[in-house]
Amino acid sequence: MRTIYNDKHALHQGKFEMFRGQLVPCFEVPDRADFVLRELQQRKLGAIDGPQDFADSAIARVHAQRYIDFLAHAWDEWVALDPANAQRDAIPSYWPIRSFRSDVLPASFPARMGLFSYDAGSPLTSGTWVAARAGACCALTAVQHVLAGERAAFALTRPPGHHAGADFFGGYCFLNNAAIAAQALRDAGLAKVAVLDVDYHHGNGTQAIFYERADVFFASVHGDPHTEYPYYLGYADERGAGAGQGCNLNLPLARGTGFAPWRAALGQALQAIAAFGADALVVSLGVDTFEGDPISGFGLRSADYLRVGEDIAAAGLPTVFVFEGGYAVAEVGVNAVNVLEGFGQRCG
Ligand code: OKP
Ligand code: ZN
Repeated sequence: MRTIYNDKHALHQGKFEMFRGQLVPCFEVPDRADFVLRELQQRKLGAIDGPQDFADSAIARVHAQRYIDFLAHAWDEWVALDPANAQRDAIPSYWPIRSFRSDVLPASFPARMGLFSYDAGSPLTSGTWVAARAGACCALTAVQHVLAGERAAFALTRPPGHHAGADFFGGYCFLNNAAIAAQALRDAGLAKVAVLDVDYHHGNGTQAIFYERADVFFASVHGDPHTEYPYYLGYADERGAGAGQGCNLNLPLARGTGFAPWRAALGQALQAIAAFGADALVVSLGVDTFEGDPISGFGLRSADYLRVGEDIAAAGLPTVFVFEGGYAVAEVGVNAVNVLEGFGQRCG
């Protein structure tokens, strides 16, 4: 399988994230992508290319223009507040929750930063926009290869994307690479696309982007939001709305769930995607379901990821894999590449 590697990913390098009243070192570190890259090279899983460049208009198919403009200039505005900010990550402090307005764009940069975000755990750094934009280009390049007839392609990028909504960042995510890929497949003429999200955390951004649409099905297996991030979305009763009624499937599982019940839920998600009649599949490939993940709570073992890849391949669909979470850095390469290898073995 071909990999499209974001060679600019390390330009996004957060220092600290807010956690229970303290700034703690970021879990979402550049080493994550480099460990996956090294594993791909060692196991010779296929060609590894850089992304092609795409215009911002491909990103604007999913993200609001005023949000794209904010991200593109955020770092310069942050440093303009105080030259000393050049040494500090930007983290929001104010959010317009219920009863506040979101139609007015405040002149204040910190106020705008809160308008376009939902947590204090996603530091924005000097290279965030360049890295995230190149990541979206990776996803779009992977789509091009699949449209050209390759059975599958892997967008290896960070920061991840599935928590980012049309106009907000959060959960370490700024641009929703999986949603951008799904939209590009639709724009190329495929009638129905499915997004399968196997990251430990619910892909609230992807769900929200497609929630009222009948042309993109979203299915997710994840930690029960009653106890797990992102808490405020990802419940089983969220089935889609309007034209998208029935096109959203959430399969939350309790913290502590092991591979057998997790795999059964994956089977349920794949069955729903088959019933939907998808023409192509985008997989939000997080491997923070691993038993050793420092911020998650499922019990998958490294060998289990081979089975995950086989099960996804059995769906028989053209597939774009997009890298998401996975914070056990030493094992993230083996786990992600096991999925891809299992997929390749099953589909030949
Ligand atoms: C991003 B992705 C840990 C708090 C967790 C956010 C988790 C984001 C996960 N100190 N905060 O879905 O892997
Ligand atoms: Zn995750």
